[in-house]
Amino acid sequence: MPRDPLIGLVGKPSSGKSTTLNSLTDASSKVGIFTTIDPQRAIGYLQIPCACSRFPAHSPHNPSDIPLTAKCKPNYGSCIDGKRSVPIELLDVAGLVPGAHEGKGLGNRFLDDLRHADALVHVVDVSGCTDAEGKATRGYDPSEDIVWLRSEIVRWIQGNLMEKWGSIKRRHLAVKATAVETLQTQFSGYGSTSAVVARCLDKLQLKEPLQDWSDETIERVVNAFTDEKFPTVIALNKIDHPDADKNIAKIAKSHPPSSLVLTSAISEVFLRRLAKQGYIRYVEGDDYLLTRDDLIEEGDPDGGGLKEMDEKLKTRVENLKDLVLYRFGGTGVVQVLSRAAELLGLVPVFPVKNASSFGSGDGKVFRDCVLVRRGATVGDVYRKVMGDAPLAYVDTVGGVRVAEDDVVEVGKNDVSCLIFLVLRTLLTVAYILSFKVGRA
Ligand SMILES: Nc1nc2c(ncn2[C@@H]2O[C@H](COP(=O)(O)OP(=O)(O)O)[C@@H](O)[C@H]2O)c(=O)[nH]1
Ligand SMILES: [Mg+2]
Repeated sequence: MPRDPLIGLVGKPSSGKSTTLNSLTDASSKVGIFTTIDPQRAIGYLQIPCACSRFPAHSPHNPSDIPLTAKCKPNYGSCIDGKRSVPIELLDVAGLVPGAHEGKGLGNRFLDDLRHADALVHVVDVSGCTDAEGKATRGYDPSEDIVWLRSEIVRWIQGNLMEKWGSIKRRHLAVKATAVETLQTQFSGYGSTSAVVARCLDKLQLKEPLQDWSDETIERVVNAFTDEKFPTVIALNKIDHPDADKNIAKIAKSHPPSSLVLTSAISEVFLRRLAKQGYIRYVEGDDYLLTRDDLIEEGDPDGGGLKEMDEKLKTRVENLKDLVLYRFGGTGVVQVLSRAAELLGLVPVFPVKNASSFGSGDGKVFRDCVLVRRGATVGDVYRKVMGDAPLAYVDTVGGVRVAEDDVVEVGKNDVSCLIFLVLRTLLTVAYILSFKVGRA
């Protein structure tokens, strides 16, 4: 059964990992049983356009007067006007400093935690106010963190491999294994699969057989494996700090824009708290907020029932609006998760009991949403949702039958040949599936 995706937050001490984790965890929505699992693990919320937003009133699959957004009731997370927050597991991987692969800091313990992650978010202190060990300073160049952190991961994997390289080679020859088989035996501990290893080797197009690989070749293999196994989003955090701009400019020159997200985790934590306390209206990740004064100005004499802020708080909120929300288009933390989900190719699937009403037999529509990796089949999703129960058939919107081995993705046959309802989203696509249990 496919595991739920897990996103690891990495970065040197004091870069803002815990703050980022907290900012993503405390959604104002119904949190259900999931909040914090332990100090290192938590459930964050990935924002996606919800399936319900595709069914306004009097639309092809919703002839009623009521848009489905009005009936959408997620079991976990939330759906606000078609903007859905789907739970996703996060891991705060603390204790990484230069030299970790040799046991510095929390060293190998840190690296062992990393094995379970499917994608990484590298939280970088872009203010330059902490050195490589996380101690307070001024004018540190944060682009160095991006380099050394990656190199720690590569050297850790390479170190583990080289330690046993002699015996790995001997066994490889003795059992006449393929390079993929031999490497997969070594990399399975990182949660790798043969497909991942095969993709790495395909990319490298190596000519020599494994037993003749030089140290340099092995390093290339490990680098390729690191790219495949740990796709990484770089969160340039603390953009609210005055020193951040010049560092952002420098990093932007040497990294593809798609790998970078600008964040102010502390601002998101602050805004969510104020919203919870009833001082402002703010939806996680938005680029604006509303105060009591704003709403009065808009003609609501009650100010939306929001509380009055004192002058000090008002000034803080105004500054945050100017320095973060307007300037950068938001605090960026929600985008961090979306970007990681994109790298992983996560596809949101909405399993429903009834493919015409989209209900689950309890009056709620689109109650469930599961995230699966790109390449998962209808059968994979079924087993994830229903376990071992025998499958009779699967329908999608309009009662259209789909096959168990159909890939839940815009596939090689093009969209029109796929009989799923395809929702174009920030992620790749979303599907609505209705499973029928029983023998076919
Ligand atoms: N200015 C600013 N400070 C931040 C931000 N995020 C975190 N911090 C501060 O940086 C320090 C370290 O944060 P923390 O989350 O504990 O870092 P960790 O060691 O990586 O978990 C704390 O004092 C935070 O308040 C941010 O977005 N802006
Ligand atoms: Mg921490």
